[in-house]
Amino acid sequence: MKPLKDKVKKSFLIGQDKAVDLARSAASSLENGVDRLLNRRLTLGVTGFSGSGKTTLITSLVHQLQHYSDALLAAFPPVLQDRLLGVQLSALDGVRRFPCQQGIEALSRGRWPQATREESGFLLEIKFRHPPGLLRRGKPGISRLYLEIRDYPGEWLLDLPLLTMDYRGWCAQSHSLFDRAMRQSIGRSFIEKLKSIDPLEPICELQLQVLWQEQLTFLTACQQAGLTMIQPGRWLHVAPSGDDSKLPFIPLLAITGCSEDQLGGASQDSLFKVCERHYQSYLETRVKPFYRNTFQKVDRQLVLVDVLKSLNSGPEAFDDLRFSLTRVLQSFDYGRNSLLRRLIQPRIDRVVFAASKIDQVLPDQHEAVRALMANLVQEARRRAAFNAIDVRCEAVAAVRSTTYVDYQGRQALQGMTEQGPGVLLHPDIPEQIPAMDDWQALGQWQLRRLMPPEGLQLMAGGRLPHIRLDSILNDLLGDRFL
Ligand SMILES: Nc1nc2c(ncn2[C@@H]2O[C@H](COP(=O)(O)OP(=O)(O)OP(=O)(O)O)[C@@H](O)[C@H]2O)c(=O)[nH]1
Ligand SMILES: [Mg+2]
Repeated sequence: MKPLKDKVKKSFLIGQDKAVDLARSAASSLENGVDRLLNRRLTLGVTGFSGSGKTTLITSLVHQLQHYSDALLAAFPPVLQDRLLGVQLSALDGVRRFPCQQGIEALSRGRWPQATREESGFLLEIKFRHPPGLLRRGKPGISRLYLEIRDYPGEWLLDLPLLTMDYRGWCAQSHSLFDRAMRQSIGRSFIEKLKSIDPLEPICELQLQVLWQEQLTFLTACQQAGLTMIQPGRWLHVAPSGDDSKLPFIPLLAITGCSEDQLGGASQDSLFKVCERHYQSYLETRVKPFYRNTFQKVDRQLVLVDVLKSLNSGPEAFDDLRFSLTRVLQSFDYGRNSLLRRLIQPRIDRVVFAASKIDQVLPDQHEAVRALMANLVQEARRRAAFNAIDVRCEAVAAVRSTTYVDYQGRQALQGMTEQGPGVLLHPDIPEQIPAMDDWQALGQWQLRRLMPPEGLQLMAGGRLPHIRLDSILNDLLGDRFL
């Protein structure tokens, strides 16, 4: 009898725990909803491909706000007007905590924060005094803004366009991408092999597994060569014998030569049908949850673009960046943030497009980099503006790693490269998408990876130099401090 009694008691307790959890989560959602309604809570979507500078920027942003009295934030009115009272970081329910402290430690040791391999996030509570003359509810004169931020591996972003494509569409897209010169020179024999496979032939699991592994090597080589449009993006960091290897798929390039009837009538164990099922399962288990958790709640978006790196990787890599940006930005729902919608389903109401790492060029070129980036995201800007969204274009360096010196009678940059201290020269940056002549001048340029400035004392709250991060803060949040 006793075991039964114990069982009943145990399930009662579990039920009780579940009820408490449910009540807690409902209360927390309600609180979030009310905060949203009162404009006190914002979800900021930091969007950018791998290496665009997301983690570094988030780390710098938190540090600047935590140590606002020493930071250079003149373009951010709450600091300029001495109205910021402090910030506090807390965890987000069910999300790994963003490794902010590790990032600060790394920068203090002259290293960059580590590349991101999993999703993380935090809630930043910003306490401030509002401008005199305004009466508000609650403690007089004092308000709070809650800012939710998540970080994730940039490669995952590349998978969002897959949500609008079926497997056949993806194969067709791969077919045209794989015919371009850079991909051909990286993996001609692999591409030829893919082209020669008959999609209707019965699957041989071993053959699919081998091709899948070859695909991983090809994707990594494409990334190393400076290409952006690499799908599935998650596979850039997948373990060859991990879970993803159980549901492999490859782009069957010969699909473009098959008729609707042929594909529709393909047997369930044909290569085409198996790959199609695995593709669908990848979307359901990997891409959709990521989109739902990370982007569906975004109110404001910062899109970071490493324009200089792509410019330095040549015309095809640059074109690839442009194509990827256009495709990924199509995934975002830019729409009006009405009062009711904000409670039920928030929408992006402000987007800031920013060229990152502009400390790699001289100040008289910053405007050109900004203009070039604005050109790159032209279609998304137009779409957002049409939907009455506030769109801004910026250029930023989250961690300024260069200073200026006179070098042979002209101004040049000076910074710590991986090979030691160096003087860095660069050509003029075109404001428009480069023409053939521009590419000739750009071809001579070797962009070298900089290290963070030496001697940062960030653990003790020291100043972290940046360029225009305060303008970005103002663009994104300024209106919430009025
Ligand atoms: N000069 C300079 N380099 C920067 C700056 N921010 C980032 N970098 C460089 O860009 C690299 C990538 O930055 P991350 O912040 O890790 O980029 P990410 O977008 O988080 O990349 P993933 O985690 O791979 O998605 C760093 O390791 C630095 O080499 C900056 O403000 N100035
Ligand atoms: Mg990162």
